[in-house]
Amino acid sequence: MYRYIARTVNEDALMAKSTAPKSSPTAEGASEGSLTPERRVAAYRLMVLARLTDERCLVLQRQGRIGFYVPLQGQEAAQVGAGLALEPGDWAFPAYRELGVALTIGVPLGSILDQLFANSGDVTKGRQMPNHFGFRSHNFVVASSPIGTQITQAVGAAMAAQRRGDAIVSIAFFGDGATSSNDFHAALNFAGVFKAPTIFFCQNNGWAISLPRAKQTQSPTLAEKALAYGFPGEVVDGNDLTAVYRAVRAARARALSGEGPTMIEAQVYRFGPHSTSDDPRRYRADAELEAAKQKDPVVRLQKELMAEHLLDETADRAIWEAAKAEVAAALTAAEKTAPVDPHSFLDDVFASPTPRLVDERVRFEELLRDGVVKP
Ligand SMILES: Cc1ncc(C[n+]2csc(CCOP(=O)(O)OP(=O)(O)O)c2C)c(N)n1
Repeated sequence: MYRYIARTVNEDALMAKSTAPKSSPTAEGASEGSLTPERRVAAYRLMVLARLTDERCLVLQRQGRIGFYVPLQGQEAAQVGAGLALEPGDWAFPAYRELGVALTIGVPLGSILDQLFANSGDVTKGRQMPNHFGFRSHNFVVASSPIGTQITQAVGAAMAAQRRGDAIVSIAFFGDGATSSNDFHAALNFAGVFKAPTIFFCQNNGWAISLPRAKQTQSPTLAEKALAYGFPGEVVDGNDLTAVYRAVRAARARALSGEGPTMIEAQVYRFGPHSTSDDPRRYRADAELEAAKQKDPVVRLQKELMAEHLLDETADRAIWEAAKAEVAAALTAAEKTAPVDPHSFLDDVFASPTPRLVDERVRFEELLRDGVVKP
């Protein structure tokens, strides 16, 4: 019997460095359940940081400096609003588009970029597909590419917490397309029956790659699917940070009081491509995108904060400049960090390697030595 080793050395370092519970906007004032003016400005900063990181990562992929990227533009308010409503100890089960959630719960931008570059700072040691980051230090589970699998996992984690008496919730992030997956239905059924403390957070961004929402289901809303499983489903304007925050806070309180799960359908629009592998101009009309951009969540919060005199043009410019500098500095650091040591790729699998792994390591060292495999 070989013992599986789940945690890597790099991850331990990040856990030791983690400041999330104390310094992220998640913790400060979260228990009062309202968004103070300071927290809304902090949320705006995070949304700007997410937007600028996103723009930069798309360019990096086109320049061949990273292999793959999944953008989030248009979904910043939904992600930051949901992230702000969580508490340290809660578990997030993302799909693959949740960079904004990760930043909000305190994952350092540099750690995300380390994963995109698969450098030696990457806590997953270059073994995950690019953009499939996860951080044990923050209970942010590695992204799931197979559609919907994270939804059942979130329910399992919530049921475990329930049995242990841990006062935490799990939250599953998924898109409109995932509501047609087997895992979605199995997860909602289990959660309903066992009153699992799970929040099902659907970002309905209008498209599942090239499949429009209208062809996904004939249900008038996605949220109402929860009703069939015996718990509430709610539609929120995903461009409205405060509405998202309030909905997730209420779902969290309900879950912790033992009443069970809630599904939230945050209605948003994906501004960019599905990922760096497709061209949305081939399947959707420019006019649809332009109409959605009129509801840009970053601009909306900017205008709200200005109208409430929580932000002026000078402060706004400073936020954008600071975020730009933060992205540039994190990027420079990530690119300067040495690549993952190729000799490490068979580490951590078993406490004592199997005979086959020993053979594979010998063969791999030969390939490296002969230059067939390049570090
Ligand atoms: C089981 C499975 N089927 C198909 C795919 C291919 N695929 C990747 S993303 C995607 C669309 C998902 O759309 P949605 O759930 O709406 O999320 P979004 O990408 O819009 O955030 C599909 C079909 C996959 N990854 N896994």
